[in-house]
Amino acid sequence: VGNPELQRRRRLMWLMDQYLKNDVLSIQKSIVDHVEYTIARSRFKFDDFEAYKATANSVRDRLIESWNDNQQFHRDMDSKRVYYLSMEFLMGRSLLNSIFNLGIKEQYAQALSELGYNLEVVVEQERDAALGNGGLGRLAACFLDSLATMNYSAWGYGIRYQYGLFRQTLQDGFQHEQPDYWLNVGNPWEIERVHVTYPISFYGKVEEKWVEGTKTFTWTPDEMVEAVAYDNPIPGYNTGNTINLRLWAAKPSGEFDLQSFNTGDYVNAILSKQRAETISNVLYPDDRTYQGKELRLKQQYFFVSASLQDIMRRFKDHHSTFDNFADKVAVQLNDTHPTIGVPELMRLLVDVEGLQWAKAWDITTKVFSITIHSVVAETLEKWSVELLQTLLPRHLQIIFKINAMFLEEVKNKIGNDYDHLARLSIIEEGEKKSVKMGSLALVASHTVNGVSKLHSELLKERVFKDFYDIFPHKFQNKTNGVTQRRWLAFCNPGLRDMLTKWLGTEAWITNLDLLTGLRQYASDPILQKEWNLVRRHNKARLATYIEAISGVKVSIDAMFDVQVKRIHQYKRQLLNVLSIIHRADCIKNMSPAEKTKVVPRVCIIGGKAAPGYEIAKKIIKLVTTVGEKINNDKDIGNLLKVVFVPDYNVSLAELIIPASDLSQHISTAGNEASGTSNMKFTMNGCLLLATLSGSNIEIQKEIGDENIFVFGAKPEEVDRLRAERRQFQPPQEFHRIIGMIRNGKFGDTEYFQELCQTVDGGNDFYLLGNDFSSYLEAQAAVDEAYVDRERWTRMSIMSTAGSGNFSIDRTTCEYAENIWGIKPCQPTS
Ligand code: 9GP
Repeated sequence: VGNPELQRRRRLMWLMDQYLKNDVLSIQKSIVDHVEYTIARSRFKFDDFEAYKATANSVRDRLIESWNDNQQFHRDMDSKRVYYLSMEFLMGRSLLNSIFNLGIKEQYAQALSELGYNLEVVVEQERDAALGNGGLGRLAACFLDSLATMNYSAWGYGIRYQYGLFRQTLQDGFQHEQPDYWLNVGNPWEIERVHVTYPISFYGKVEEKWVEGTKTFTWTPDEMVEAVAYDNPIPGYNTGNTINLRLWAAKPSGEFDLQSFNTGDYVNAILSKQRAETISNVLYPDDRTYQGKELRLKQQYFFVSASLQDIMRRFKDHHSTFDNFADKVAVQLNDTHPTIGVPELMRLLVDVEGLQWAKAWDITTKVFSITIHSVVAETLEKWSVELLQTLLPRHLQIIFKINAMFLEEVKNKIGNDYDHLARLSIIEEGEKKSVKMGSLALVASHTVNGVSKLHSELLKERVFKDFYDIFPHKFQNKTNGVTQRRWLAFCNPGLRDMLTKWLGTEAWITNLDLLTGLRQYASDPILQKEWNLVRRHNKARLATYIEAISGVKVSIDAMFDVQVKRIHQYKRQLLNVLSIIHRADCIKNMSPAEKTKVVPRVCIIGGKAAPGYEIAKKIIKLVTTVGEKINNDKDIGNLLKVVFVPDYNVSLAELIIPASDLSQHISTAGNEASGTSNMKFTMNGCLLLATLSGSNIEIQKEIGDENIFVFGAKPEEVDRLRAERRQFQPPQEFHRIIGMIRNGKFGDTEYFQELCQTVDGGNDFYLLGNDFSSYLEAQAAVDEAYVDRERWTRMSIMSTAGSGNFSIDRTTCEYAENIWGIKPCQPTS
């Protein structure tokens, strides 16, 4: 009784039982308390934004409870954990996602409503966390949701960029980029861990010394920064499992510049320290090409080094040797960006922990696996030897040694075939030597995977053919998926309720295969009626938004035909615009009687062009100019409207996807690694107009040929067609439309010349001319299907019903079982 320590522990145990309650009154109390004590406003007077902040803080409190329990549980279990390393996490907003996953959305809606606030309005106050460019970053975010929902032990690691992806505005139809300083309004979701910091070193020199018969290496850096941890709790759906996304921010190092201070150069020393922060300042807005920018390599090394030091520190809390490191740790490299982690882990194990090289290499090769997201070898990263020598001299030595040992090993298999060895070498020789990061990752990883069946085959047959020949066992396919929590259940509440009603269960939210149960009702007139009601409601919401941002009034009876994604030549938004011009031209030449047969369409295009990607920006300008002309043409009227939606992001996707009738995924065959928005559209009952690219092929197989509009060249024909493109004669209409643009029909003749040249015979690398006729035929088939409402609705239901395979939960299970070797586990109580 008299033992104070015992009393303290009892008190803590008792307090632990006092979890926050989720009844409406308790929620209201926690919101209002945050208004007073966190936001420091009066509970009698706070606006929608303050209501959002207080609400977010009250949700965060609840997340922290389960986050703490979860961390404790896995610490006690010492379970194997996967660490997902990614330069990008495109999270979007958190509030609705969190309360939905925690199962307390209704209580929050009521709590706010009784306080005089509307949840829908409050939710809109949140800024998107846009720490990613597109598919790769959004996939990473979907993984986190799934890992948490399925009770895996997992953490994400990335960078806490001050500036997320730029915000896109239109000025006179041209894209303008505005900085996205998303943190200047505060981020209630993150927890700053001022004491979780690691030193990150750059530049300097390496000294070699012999110590007791062993060569040792001492790296004396010239620059050092601190990586500071910011934790973002990620809740699973309907489970107490809340996992962690740890993002690193760069801060000046505490001690490193002591010398400058001592020598009296006080102001300069402070200024140079501040430069440290630039490392985590800005997200690179280009996800396909890699400029050889020192800053980007610095960013990569910065977050990877901090993450590995953190992982090792956690491991060492429980283990005195590294013998079973690989039994407890799996590290997934999201594309080649974190590959510098390979030499970094070797450096930490050998130089810092004192392991023998062979032992360290054995561990390293059991820990790493990599996902490749590109289709062509040329887009894989290469860093010049010169840059690495300057920035990370010790890592370059390690890479050279890895390469030498690897080439020695393969020589035993393939002999002295020097051409072959040069292709396999991690180092690209030439005037400027460089390090091929993809090859380095492949040599070190136990598994490499592509992101759709076709893509994984292309990796084996082309991109990494030489590696596949010697390491066939390393190659796997893991077709991407998306989380049905965000991309169906909460972005489309009408459809969610209907699915639950018709399937008789909401278990589909964690087992999407159950959607096949809808197939039997696809022709049921009652379901069809309800289905269309929900769709019309969603379309009305989008129509209101379109009118608000563009002033264009659109009818919800028209087909909403959508293409939203990053603007890129290979994604062929230009093909879409050309067919829009063609459609407008046809309508203008029709008699009134013919016009009555036209299916009215609203063509919605959205997406950002990388700031330095001139051709992509010209495509945006063309869309806006064509839209301007068509939308004001009295001969066309409501039969065709064209809208460019600026600043396409996760939140806009949540509005657009449930409201789309047709969605276009029309990259040149084989040129899209996978695509993931196609899966989101399909889940939401939108029909696809698609080429044989990436996961379109698998979607077609799952939902049936009769429920999708496929056109264009086959993947295996693309090489030949490209080789013959100089001789190819595109159809008349194609020439005519290009001629219209060239001749100034859409103004600015000069400005569009370069864009037109990209599809001139010899230049038409993405085969727009080749595919144009079959594209128009597919478009005609779409019109024909749309007028048959019963048929279209059945196709729409069959799309949703067949989308189960594209749940990220399926993907996650495959990674967990076949790559990471982890199992779900959660506390039983
Ligand atoms: O272009 C691919 C896209 O097809 C894929 O769906 C996505 C996720 O796997 O990754 C994209 N790749 C990148 O963003 C960078 O290579």
